[in-house]
Amino acid sequence: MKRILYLLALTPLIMFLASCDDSGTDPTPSKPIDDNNFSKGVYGVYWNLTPCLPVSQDTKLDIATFNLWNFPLRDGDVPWNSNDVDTTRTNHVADIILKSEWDLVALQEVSSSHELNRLLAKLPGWKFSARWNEFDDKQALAFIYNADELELSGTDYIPDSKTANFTSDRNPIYGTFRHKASGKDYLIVDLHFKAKGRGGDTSSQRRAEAKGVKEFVDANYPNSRVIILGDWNDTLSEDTFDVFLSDKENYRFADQNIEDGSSNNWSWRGRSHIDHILISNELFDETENANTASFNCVQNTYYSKVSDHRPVYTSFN
Ligand SMILES: [Ca+2]
Ligand SMILES: [Ca+2]
Repeated sequence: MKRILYLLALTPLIMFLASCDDSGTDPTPSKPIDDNNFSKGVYGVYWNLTPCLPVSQDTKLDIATFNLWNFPLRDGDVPWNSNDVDTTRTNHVADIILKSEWDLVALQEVSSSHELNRLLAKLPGWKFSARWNEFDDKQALAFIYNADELELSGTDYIPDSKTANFTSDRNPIYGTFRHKASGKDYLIVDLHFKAKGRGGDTSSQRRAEAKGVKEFVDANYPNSRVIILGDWNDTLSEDTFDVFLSDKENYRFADQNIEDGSSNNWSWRGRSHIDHILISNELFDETENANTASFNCVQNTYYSKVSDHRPVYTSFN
C-alpha cells in the first residue's frame, strides 16, 4: 500500500517530465542511445550519428581527413586564439570522432589552438600535432590521434622548394606514426591546397603543390607506407593530379571509387569531391576503399552546424 501511495505521489512529476520531452519536430530521442555526455540534451540531434557511421575495427588503422571550415569560427571576426567563441561545433566534431572510432584525423582549417585543445579535452587519450601559421587565413593543419592506438615518432612540414611555394604558408605537415596493434610504421601527410575562385585560374598553383609533395616523398620516403590526405581542392579528373596518376606503379587514390560513384558521397556539400586519400605502392594490398561519412539523418543541420566538407576515411589492414 505504501508503495502505491508513493507511486501516486510521483505521478504528477512523471507526467511533468514526460511533457518536457518535446518530440514534435525535434528528432532528439527522449533517451540518449549511449552514455557519452558530450552532447547530452543540448545537441541531441547528434545522438542519431550511430547509424550513420560504421564503427572501425581495433586491429586496423582507421584514418580520416576532415576540413573543419575555419574551426571553430565562421567569419574570422574573433581574434586569433580567443577564448570567446561558440563551442557548438566543437561538441559536434567531438561526437563525430568519438562515434566513428577513427585512430587519426588529418584536420584542415583549424583557426584556434585554444579550441583545438578544447576538442582534445573531449576526446580521452587523444593528442595533436599541428603547425600554426601567422597568415591572414589562419587555416592551420593539424593531426589529432588516439595515443592509445598510435605513437608519433617525428613530425615536421614539407618546405617550399623551387617546385612549390605552398599557399599562405600552408605547407603540408607530416608525421611518422607507429600503429601499436600491427607494429607497422606510416608516413602520413596532411595537406590543404590552393582553393579555386580566388585569384583567377589557380590550377597551376595546385599542380605545383602536388609536384612539390611528390618530390619530397619520393626523395625521402620511397619505401615507406605513405598516406597523403587532405583538402586537395580539386576533383581527381583535373590535371592537378597528373603527377601522381601518371605514376601508377607507386601511387593510387583510395577514394577514386567515391569520385566515380554517386554525388551523394562527394565530400564537398555533395557537389564535388575534393578531399582525397592517396596511398603509396607499399599500401596497395593493405588499403580498403575509402568512404565519405554519411550524415543522412542529420543532413539538414550538418552543413550549417559542422562544416561544408564531410570527412573522407578509410582503413588499413
Ligand atoms: Ca583502429
Ligand atoms: Ca614506395
